[in-house]
Amino acid sequence: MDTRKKVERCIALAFVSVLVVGLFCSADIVMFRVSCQQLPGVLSIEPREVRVNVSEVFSVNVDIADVIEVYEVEFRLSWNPSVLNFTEFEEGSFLSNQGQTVFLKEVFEENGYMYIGGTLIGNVSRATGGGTLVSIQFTAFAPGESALDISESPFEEIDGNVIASGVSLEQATVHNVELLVAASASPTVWTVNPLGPPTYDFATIQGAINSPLVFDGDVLHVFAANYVENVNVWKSLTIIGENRSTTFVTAATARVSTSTLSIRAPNVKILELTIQLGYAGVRAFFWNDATIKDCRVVNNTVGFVAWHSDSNDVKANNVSGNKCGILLWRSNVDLILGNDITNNSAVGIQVLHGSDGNNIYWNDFIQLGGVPNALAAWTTANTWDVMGKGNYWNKDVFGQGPYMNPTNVDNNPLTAPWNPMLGDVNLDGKVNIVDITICAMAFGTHFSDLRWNPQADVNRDGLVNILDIALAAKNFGKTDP
Ligand SMILES: [Ca+2]
Ligand SMILES: [Ca+2]
Ligand SMILES: [Ca+2]
Repeated sequence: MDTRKKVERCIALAFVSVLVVGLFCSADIVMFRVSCQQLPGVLSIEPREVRVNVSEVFSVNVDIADVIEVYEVEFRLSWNPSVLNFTEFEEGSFLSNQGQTVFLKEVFEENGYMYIGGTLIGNVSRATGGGTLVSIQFTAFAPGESALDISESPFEEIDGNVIASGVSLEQATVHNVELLVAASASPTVWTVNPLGPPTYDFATIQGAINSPLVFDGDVLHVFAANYVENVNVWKSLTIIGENRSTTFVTAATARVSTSTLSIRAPNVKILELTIQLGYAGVRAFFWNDATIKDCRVVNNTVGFVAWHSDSNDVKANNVSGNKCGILLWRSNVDLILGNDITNNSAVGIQVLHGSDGNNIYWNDFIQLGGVPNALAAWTTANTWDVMGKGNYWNKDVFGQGPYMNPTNVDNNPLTAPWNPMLGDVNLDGKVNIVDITICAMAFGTHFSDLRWNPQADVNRDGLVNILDIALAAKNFGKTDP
């Protein structure tokens, strides 16, 4: 039995329940007594008894015990949402004692549960024994009682559709359903600029997303500025920055557990932004078909995370200065194409268990010193080269690219960094009528126009005009050698 299976079986055996009982001591003060029932298992909640007043913040630890060679752990924790609010979580030392880690959470506050996943990153020895996995802080906001339940490792047992419908339900509960069904027929372009109305439609990106006037399919044009906000993209929008060198989305709290930009709808498109200083730069959890293109995803803990998220296109981005550049976790058929994945401190890309059929090619992997360019779980099978071209690797280290393991091999590593030919607008390695058509459709536009498409601006001067068509035409008919 492989280690992963061992761990999963251990976690599946674990069932923990902590009961929080509210006692009415007087008319004004409400006390909580926590009692605990615990069955044998590897995950447990400590302490087993807690007494809190209303409004009090308290923490519990989720401990792990008696495990062998753990690399990644996922579980679901639930509570009574009419009594407790999730406040924050902190990773414990169990995994981090081994080296660098990534911890992700997805919280469903209205329904009172969250998923937590923690994994080691890079070439480190696995964790054996026991310790604290995470510490989780709640606020008791009303008298009552709550069980804290860790359910068995959910992702192997529950059909993907069940999880997906849970996500949809949460989305409908949090956001006004009436607004979602009243989507307008044709997309509208909205402008975002810190100056706000009346010159511009919105002062913040989140303000635009949340507006009842903005519908699925609409486009946000984000003017050059530094937007300090954690953006939650819960509608199917296209968000285009004026220029990635001048348009920044900066996490409101640096590298704390929130993402700079969370994708929470299908078909989200993000172009020409610098996305920085979050825990995750861009993160998708159970949402598919996003496009992240021509962005700088820099100085986050994890640059781009697909966690149970399929068919995302991550193209032509600069992914650098993160701990982990790109993380694929139980995510399939994602396309990682033409990115510069450089100077990340723990690993360039890490492909974890349950991530298959991903296409990862024409990227430049340039990591410093002993930092691996790419690590892939041997249980996965992914494609690292097409059309006789793989990725550029600044070092040739067995197990870290181009030869990761028998089912993750770049058969055609490039001998020099790859950049698209001028005019290869759609990044398919050819300049042909498709590219010219994309330019022509945006002809005569600039940033504020409905038809603006930054990809059509071949010379990146903020206008699509005859110069761009001429540049593309120069390479017409050429195929990347
Ligand atoms: Ca490149
Ligand atoms: Ca092309
Ligand atoms: Ca131009």
